[in-house]
Amino acid sequence: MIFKGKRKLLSVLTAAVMLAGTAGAVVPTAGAAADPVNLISNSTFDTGTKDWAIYKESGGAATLSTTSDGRLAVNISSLGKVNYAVQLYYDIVPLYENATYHMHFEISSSTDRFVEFMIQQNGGKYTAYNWKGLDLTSEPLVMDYEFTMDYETDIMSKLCFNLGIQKTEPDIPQEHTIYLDNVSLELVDDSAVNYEEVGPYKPKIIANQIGYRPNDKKTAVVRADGGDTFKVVNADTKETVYTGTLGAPVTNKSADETDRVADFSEVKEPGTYYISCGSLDDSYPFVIAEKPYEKLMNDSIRMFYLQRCGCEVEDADFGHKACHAEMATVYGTNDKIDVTGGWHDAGDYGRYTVAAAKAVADLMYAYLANPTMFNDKVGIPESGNGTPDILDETRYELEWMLKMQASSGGVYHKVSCATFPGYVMPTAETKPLIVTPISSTATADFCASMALAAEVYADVDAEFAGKCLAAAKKSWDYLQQNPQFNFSNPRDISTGDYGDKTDKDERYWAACQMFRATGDETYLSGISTVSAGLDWSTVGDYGNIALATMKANGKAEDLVAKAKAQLEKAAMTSETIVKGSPYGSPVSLYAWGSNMTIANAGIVLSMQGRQEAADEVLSYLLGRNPLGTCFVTGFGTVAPEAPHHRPSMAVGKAQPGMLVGGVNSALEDSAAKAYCKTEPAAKCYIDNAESYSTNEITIYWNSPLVYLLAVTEAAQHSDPQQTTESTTTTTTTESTTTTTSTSASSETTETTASSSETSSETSKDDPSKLHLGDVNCSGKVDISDAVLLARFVAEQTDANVSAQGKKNADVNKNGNLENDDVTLILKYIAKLVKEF
Ligand code: 9MR
Ligand code: 9MR
Ligand code: ZN
Repeated sequence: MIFKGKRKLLSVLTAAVMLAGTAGAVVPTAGAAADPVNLISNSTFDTGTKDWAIYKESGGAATLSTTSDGRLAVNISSLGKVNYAVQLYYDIVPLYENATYHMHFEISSSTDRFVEFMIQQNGGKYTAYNWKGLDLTSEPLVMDYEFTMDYETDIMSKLCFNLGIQKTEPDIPQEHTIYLDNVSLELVDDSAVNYEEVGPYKPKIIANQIGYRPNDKKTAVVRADGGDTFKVVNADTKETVYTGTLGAPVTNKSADETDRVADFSEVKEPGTYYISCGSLDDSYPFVIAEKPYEKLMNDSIRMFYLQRCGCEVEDADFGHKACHAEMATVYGTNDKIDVTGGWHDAGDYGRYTVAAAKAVADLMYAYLANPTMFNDKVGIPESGNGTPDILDETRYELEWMLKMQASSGGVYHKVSCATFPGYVMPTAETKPLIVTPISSTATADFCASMALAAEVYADVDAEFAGKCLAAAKKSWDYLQQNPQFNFSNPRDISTGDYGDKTDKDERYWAACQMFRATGDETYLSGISTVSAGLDWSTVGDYGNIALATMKANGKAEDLVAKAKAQLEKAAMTSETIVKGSPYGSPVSLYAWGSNMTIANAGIVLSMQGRQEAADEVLSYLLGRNPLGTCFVTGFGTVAPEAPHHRPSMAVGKAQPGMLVGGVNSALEDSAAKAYCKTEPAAKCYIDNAESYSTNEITIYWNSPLVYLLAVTEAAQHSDPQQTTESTTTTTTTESTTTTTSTSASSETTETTASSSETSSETSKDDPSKLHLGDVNCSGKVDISDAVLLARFVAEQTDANVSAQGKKNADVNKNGNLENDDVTLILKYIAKLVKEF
């Protein structure tokens, strides 16, 4: 096989590979740039120090701030022992060989002194590509000049000022301030740049890099001219086992290319193969095997073990002593509580309840969908104990979630330090842990997860199952007595927010799951429409899965039918998009964590008997995508090497078995902004550790991968007709929610779902009757009235209250709608007041 040019940037990057991985290149149009772009994102410091930082060593000490007139101030207190003991820097500046740049900045110092400016290699020999010695005074020195990059292209250079001790001036005062402003670096002429030479290798024949099962549909994408035919070649014998004709050229707008599909489904003989087409480079190899995903499944589960917090983790590369083991303070109080345990959420070490709920739900439903698939040898401490490891691992998180429940029954939203830590191992994050307030989304998600756990663990450990059910009931009671409370970060906390617009879908999921766990229909009272969504912010489809896959008990049949219809509708929509995509992508918008949205769609496709489309989705994740990257670290030929994952960054290599977030066309971090600026939507992904908006990992992105692998394997030994049968009877049932798979923006889904609910509530409105407390005019006064009013009072745009509803809502009859009315309605529901 020829892998021409693969990972060509690696030699340049070795020392600093964890910073940039195989960064793609910004490829401006050749020639003098008409409208040069400033490559420095925060250049005027009007809104803070963002993207600038200080490196300190050898006794250097300094802090960064900005002045009231918008300059960057480096407040030096100790010069240290070397000139880079205090280094102000800005990371990831792309410099192309032979390109000409225009550099500008203004710099001054409260003490007359000499400093160095450089754009340098970030690692290796730290070669200075451009160097200036600067004599500073209190008058700003204006630097304004052009230079040509004479060295090999380096798209992740570092711009820096060495502000430590200078040998030539050993006696200057330690304490002084350096001011910087108006930094710009513009590419002004790239006519001599050979862009072919830079950027990650872009394969022209793209296949799933893991493999296919014998009877799967098997396709690859060819995106360059290699003639009309293609071959499947046995990688061991070099024998051509199949020759086929490429499909007609298809314009792929989101990837900005023309694609032809190579269908080789007829090849069924187990073995290792690659695709070849004319003179194009061969595809990366893949297997055809009965169980191609076994190792992938095991490592995807073991990933959770490696994310464990609060215990010693054993692993040759990523092991560590117990981290975050101290008591945490409840925000705004002096109370200390024990919330040790659970999994680190992602590339950061926060632990967030709503994120946890999605992850455990996926893992438990994966198990229920295919219990015999899961083994007891994933490589975790519980391996070999007779219980499938997926259940042992999930329980580790559930035990932590139980600790997050307050005595009131409400559940704390999250625990983390006040800010994100540096790129260190978890044991090195030692700042105080803070537990943030109870939220209704966390409480409802907790309720649902615990109700599901009660069912899943009943046979494994009845006592634990009972504990889960009791906790679920307690959180349910809390929810009934408390209106929606949407969490958002207090000012002094900047870790993951996991905020939400509404808790309607979380409450829906909790209700469905409680009904499923207890068979008690009253949990569903007041619910007439279904919610949608399978991510941390929209969870309605978990409720639908709960109803659609539970044993029929003759109750709530109407809602169960609606739930099935909603899943069917979601699957149909995804299937349509998959069929229109040469790469088998089920989404047309790519947002943060698109690989999760894509995996979610695959799950629903498989559940609804559309396994061929689900296989296409899996192949997208495993390499057959416009990036030609297998999105799971450590798998396939080309996988992310520089994930935004602190242990990987600290250790210097990618921890295996993690699904990265993937394509995100919104460019929400500086690396994505720098490297994907000119990329079409479906290619906005960068294997760069700084790119948290495309290359981070999370527990709730791995969990749908596990779930997708489980349903996919289950589909192999089930009759697809069986799965669809139950839903065909319900397709005529009206469903008022939309599907997540058409929209990568889950909040859009949320809005649509709740606005359709609002319209159905309005239709029940009978304007002629005053019914105090009945805010949603449903004919009775219950928690949903208090919730709706609370949201209305909080001016939530989607909280629509009809004219009659407003009259009904003024329960204290003072002519205003306010929180007092909400409280009074709640007291009425709790029977603390008899009438309004
Ligand atoms: O590491 C953080 C990652 O887990 C989050 O998803 C991301 C967005 O909230 O933020 C990352 O932290 C960055 C922070 O937001 C801004 N300063 C740099 C941090 C590390 O890249
Ligand atoms: O997954 C989250 C994504 O949907 C949001 O758009 C993004 C910005 O708010 O945050 C993501 O969650 C991050 C969390 O805030 C902190 N831990 C890492 C998560 C994944 O990037
Ligand atoms: Zn920890």
